[in-house]
Amino acid sequence: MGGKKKNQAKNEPDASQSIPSNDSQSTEQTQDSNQLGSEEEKKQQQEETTTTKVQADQSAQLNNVQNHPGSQSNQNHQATTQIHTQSQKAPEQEESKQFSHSTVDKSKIKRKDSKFDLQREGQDKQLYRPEFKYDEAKVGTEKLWELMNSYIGSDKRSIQRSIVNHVEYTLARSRFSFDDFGAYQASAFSIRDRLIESWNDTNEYFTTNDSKRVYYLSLEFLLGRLMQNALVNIDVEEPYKDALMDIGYKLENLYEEEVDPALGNGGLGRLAACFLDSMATLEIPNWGYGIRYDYGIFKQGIVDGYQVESPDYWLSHGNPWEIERQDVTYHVRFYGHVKKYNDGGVERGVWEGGDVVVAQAYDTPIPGFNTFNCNNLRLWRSRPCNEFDFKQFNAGDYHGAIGERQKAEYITSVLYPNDSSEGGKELRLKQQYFFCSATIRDIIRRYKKTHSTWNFFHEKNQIQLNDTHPAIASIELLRILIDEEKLPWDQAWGIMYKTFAYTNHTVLPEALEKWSTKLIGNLLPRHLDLIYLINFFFLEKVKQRYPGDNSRVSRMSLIEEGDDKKVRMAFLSIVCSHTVNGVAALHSELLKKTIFKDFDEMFPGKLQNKTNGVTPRRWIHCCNPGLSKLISDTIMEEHTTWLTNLTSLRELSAYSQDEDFIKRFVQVKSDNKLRLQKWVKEHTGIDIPTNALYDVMVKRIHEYKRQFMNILYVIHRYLQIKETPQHERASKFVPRVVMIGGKAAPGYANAKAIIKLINSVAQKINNDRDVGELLKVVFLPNYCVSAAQIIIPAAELSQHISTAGTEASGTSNMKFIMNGSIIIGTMDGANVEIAEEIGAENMFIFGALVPEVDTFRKQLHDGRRDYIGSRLRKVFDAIRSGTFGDVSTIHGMLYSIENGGDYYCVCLDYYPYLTAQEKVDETYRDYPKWCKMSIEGIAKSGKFSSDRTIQEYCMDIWKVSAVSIPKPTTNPQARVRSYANLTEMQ
Ligand code: F58
Repeated sequence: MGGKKKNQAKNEPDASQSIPSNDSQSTEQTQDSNQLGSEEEKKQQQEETTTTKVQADQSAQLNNVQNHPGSQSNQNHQATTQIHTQSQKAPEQEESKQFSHSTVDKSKIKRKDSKFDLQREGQDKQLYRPEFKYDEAKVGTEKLWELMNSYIGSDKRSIQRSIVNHVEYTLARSRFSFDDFGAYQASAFSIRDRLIESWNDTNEYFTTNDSKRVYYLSLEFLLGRLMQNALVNIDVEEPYKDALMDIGYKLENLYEEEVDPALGNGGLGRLAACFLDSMATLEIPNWGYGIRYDYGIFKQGIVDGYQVESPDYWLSHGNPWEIERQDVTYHVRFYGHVKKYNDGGVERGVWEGGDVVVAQAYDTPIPGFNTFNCNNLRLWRSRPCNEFDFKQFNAGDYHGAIGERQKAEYITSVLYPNDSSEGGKELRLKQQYFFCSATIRDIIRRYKKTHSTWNFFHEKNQIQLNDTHPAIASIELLRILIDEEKLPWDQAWGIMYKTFAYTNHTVLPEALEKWSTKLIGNLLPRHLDLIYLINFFFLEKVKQRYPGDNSRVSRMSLIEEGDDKKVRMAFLSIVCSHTVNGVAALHSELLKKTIFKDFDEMFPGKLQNKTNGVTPRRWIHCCNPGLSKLISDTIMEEHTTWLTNLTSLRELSAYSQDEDFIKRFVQVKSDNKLRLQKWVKEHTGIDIPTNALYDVMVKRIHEYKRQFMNILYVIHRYLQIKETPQHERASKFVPRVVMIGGKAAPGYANAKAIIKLINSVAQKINNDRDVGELLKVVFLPNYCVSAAQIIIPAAELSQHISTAGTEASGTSNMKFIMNGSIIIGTMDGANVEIAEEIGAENMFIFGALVPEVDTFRKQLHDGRRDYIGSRLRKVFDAIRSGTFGDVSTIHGMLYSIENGGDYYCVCLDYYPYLTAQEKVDETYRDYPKWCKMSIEGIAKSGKFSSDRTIQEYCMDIWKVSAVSIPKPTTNPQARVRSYANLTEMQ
């Protein structure tokens, strides 16, 4: 590593920088003697927190609880809340923390260290950035670097100044046209400025420290709104609120001005966003990579009860959070042909011709919570390649040239919905390769900035594939290593294999990606060659291991034979990755027993489980500030402590029967219900009572998730109410508002029919004055992250009722329990672990288990047809007879279910579901019991923080450590030298 120069590690990014050619002499994966160390002096800091005891006056909070239908309590309880009585020492400030459950203890890190607090402590003093070295030989550098030595202020005046500066100089608006939207944009820019400082420091530090990085590749990042999240994470929500209030703006109103970037379909995309938050918070050097779609997931409207889709052009008013990187671009090729040649026994290819487009980077800073670290999400946008256009333009084909430009831009124009249709498949594969190719080139370029051999690539880079959508990335790395870097096959293969890991998110065979070999061969000819080669070597190994077992060989082949041969992308990902994981314990076990059985037998231990999690910053603190405050007050910890150490919520258990706590808890819930009531009125026009059980089911609409079973039960309940004499109804039925929301893929007819049925049933019931407020049904339109933040905190019951063995994990179940909603659910996905954690007695569990589902399906196959039962038959009859108007789109599903097509076992689980629903009503009447159950749920939800999930990925898959960037200081003399290793590089 002799080539390193002082100041070599410049700030990210500089794609045009020339890179050293590889030094491929050594093919061994040995320890790099010249590896950049991370030996910096460790600083010790001690601090103490003051001891405070506060007698909290909660009287105002205690009112208005008795109006709940289940409220029976009358005990008095004097509330005494202690806030943070501990005196603690801050931990040693470490530059690099080795990951283990015991060492990742952020609980002792005080918010006092935040940029804002440091600055406040220094009053008007500047806050200095970590010290750095610069090239003294270059004229003006010293001055330039000195000018960038300190951070912009986070005091009220500085915030106001930066906002108005952006109003005038970035937005070019005046004081007279400075409305809420302008205030939102200007505030966003001013927050982004503050993020960029940490983002630059973080990237510089990682580069000079040569930190091992994790790259999370995902075709979807469902980030949700960014403003509140950023303010909370960098601890300036209050100062911004104050600063804005002072100039006449309410921060809460500005939050509503932000578009919700919806670059994902559902759980998979949202998981990626939660992971980014956790990785930044845990100080893992991480970048997310994906696509900057012009259009996110479609907007869902409801017309006459039917879903109608409209495009979501989320960028129409610009995006103040992103940074367009005109300096980071890569060429990406499609089609063309491959010339092969023999290079001393190694077959290499030269891929030529075809179309070339440009991938341009857009960066979004991802601030960690309660840390100075700020990671990055890099999304690629497709642009036309100029050289390409000029040829046509010069030939006089102006329109042709424009057409080609549009064709190039089309690649990243729209996010694909979960669609069964074949149409547009080629474009989807193009999207996948486009973003993978640019990403791999970007990672290689970054690696080459600080390394001159390939020996340490996998030790410095781990790439996680979020499902198989980015699977082609591993082949792209292999191709570059073999064809461009001229490595021998074995070395290239070893590097790729040790770098990649793959997460599976479904066992449903129809959801596993398979690409036609014709399609790949045409679009990516060299990649198809390599896939065949990999398959050849792999099957040789299978044959060696299982001689004569031909059926196993064909089962495990990466290629599915047939008229239209297909590449099995999941198998390809397994073979090309060092580790594979499922997303909940049950799911991972099922993978081993079903679709990946052969692979588990051949590679024992390769398949792991990593149970999903969600970020409590967004899913408790931001979406449910009332609950967050109640938790902090009760367990006597600042939110900064428990939000990064969620298992400390266990302390709430002691309060699950505390009358005073319950009153405050119920008050929080009622406030949230009121907020949802308003939202529902605004978005649907429907009036719902707050004095009723809020029963919620929000997720993608799919037969396996069984929204259908939910609405069948609603119909049953309605019929029962109608059959019950008026005077008996109040004692027999708990008033309920049933809310169902979610998008159906545009091409998924049955899912759309389910939406129509829900709306028709809602229409009938809500207008039946005879039923009144006993039952209301609402279809929540256009379910998205920002809607979830209103809906989830208000729910009292939430439904997670998929057929056992179909839902890989589910993550909304975790969000609901954290917000005090009780689950009615099947033993599927993460519900199983939720029951383990919170106790089955705190959920309403019902339904067939996986083996029973298998048996039922077999019976269906063998001709069993006696499974409908009279109560369900009645519901079917009501649907067919037109009670809910014209819902003929659902008739096909009814017919199929009755005639052996009940693949998702609606009929099998229907009666146990009714029983569980009766139990729900019974429990809700005993309201203290209900509250106890929901509080126990919150208290024991700690396992489901995505911080825990990420720690497990770090330890078991990526083997990566946390890297804290040095802290800023108010004393310029005491700056931390963040680039100590530059000295070694000189
Ligand atoms: C979801 N998958 C799983 N896929 O269904 C859920 O159980 C799990 O909790 C979650 O992943 C996270 O692991 C999912 O959301 C999609 O959205 C597909 C994206 C590509 C198009 C088809 C839908």
